[in-house]
Amino acid sequence: MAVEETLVLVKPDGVARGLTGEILRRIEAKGYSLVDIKLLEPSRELLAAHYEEHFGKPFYEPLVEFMESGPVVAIRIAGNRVIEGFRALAGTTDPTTAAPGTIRGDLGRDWGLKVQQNLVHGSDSPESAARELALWF
Ligand code: DAT
Ligand code: MG
Repeated sequence: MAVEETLVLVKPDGVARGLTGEILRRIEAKGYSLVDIKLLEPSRELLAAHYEEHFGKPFYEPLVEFMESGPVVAIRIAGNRVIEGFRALAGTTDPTTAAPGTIRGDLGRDWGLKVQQNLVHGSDSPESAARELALWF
């Protein structure tokens, strides 16, 4: 089987706080390979496609507006079981309860009013990874 790949995004809060290097350090320390990387300001169209599963949910609009608020770093990484493995490195969605030792648990801000500010995105399945990598790269 070919080595698995996944999409990681450093969200605008992570880029603005200067945490891109720290997030890359954790990915590389885990042994995953960087395949491609770029900084971009995603369009509304790209974000609508990326977050289509959440369309219509109460947090959809604030989420997309937040993702449009500044540059994002998109990263293609590869490794054995990297989809599941990066989700474990990232921690659960809410930084308040994400486990210590994870990116969100160690570095994420309390949700407060800005529930979307959890630093990173990672694809959640092989289907999502293929779909999202095709959108961003
Ligand atoms: P994850 O990023 O852990 O895969 P998700 O795909 O369920 O989480 O949601 C996408 C993003 O939307 C998430 O990173 C933060 C935001 N979000 C999710 N659930 C939310 C909620 N209940 N209230 C506000 N924002 C939420
Ligand atoms: Mg998700």
